[in-house]
Amino acid sequence: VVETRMKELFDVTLRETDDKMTREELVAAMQRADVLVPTLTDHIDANMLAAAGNRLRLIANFGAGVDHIDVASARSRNVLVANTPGVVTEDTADMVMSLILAVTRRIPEGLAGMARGDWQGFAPMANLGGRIGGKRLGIIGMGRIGQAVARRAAAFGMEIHYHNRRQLRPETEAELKATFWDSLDQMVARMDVISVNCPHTPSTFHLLNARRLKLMKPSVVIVNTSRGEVIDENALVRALKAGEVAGAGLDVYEHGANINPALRELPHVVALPHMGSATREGRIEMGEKVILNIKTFADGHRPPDLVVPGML
Ligand code: 8YV
Repeated sequence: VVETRMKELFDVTLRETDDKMTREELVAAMQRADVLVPTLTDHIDANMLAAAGNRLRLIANFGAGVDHIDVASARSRNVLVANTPGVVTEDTADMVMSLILAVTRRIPEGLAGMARGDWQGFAPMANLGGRIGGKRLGIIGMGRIGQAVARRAAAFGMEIHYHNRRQLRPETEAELKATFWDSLDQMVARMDVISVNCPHTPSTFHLLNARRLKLMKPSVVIVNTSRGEVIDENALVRALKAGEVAGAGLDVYEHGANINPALRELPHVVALPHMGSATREGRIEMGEKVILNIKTFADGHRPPDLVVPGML
């Protein structure tokens, strides 16, 4: 759908396969195009932008997160960067709830037992998980996705807490019944479940490090659908093995697909292959946003989803 519409509007060169493009292939594409549409696996740094020459005018990212693009360097070369916020919000928030429930209610362990043929019938004390109703959820990053998570979790009876660069307006806080914590240390020490929903920036890199993991209750469950770099993955594995963290639901990893093997094996970890926004509907909406950004720019206006350095 999106490709057809793009081809109707623009002179499009599609990448040949779904494979990751090399640096050289990306630079070659940037040299030949006015607009580049990367995904999160296409890392675009200052050297590549310098090598791209002067033709490229817009990077219309297919996705909300732009941590794989050197936005400041693009800006200094007069290359605009746009993204696709909003359309990934609800699907990602649904995935946060799926991960919270999968870990706390031990769904993968139940499925694995069924697949092995272990089940002998109901037993009152078998497969006991934890109830999320009445528990405290700490949301790190209260942007659109964090707020969508808060709405869902409140409907499940969770108590909502959050840490953010800025405190929300009082009306929004009241609507979400959310309690603001200026101190991330103090918040994480008191939560039953923690959901990472902030972007990856230099100031959020390893926000959940060994020291903060130690502050948490040993019963805590950590969910990350944002970017792997926000959590020190090795420290998380150590904390899970040491029983300092009870469980984790992960959709993203510090080194992309090169995940710490323990995360595939530990019993209270649910590891998904970055599918938080992966709905058919969402992908079409993301494509439509990309098209709107390019079309608006081609018509001589500012793309609606322009990313400015330091914004995310
Ligand atoms: C996308 C994402 O699948 O929007 C984002 O930031 O992480 C995902 O929803 C990805 O960005 C595609 O490039």
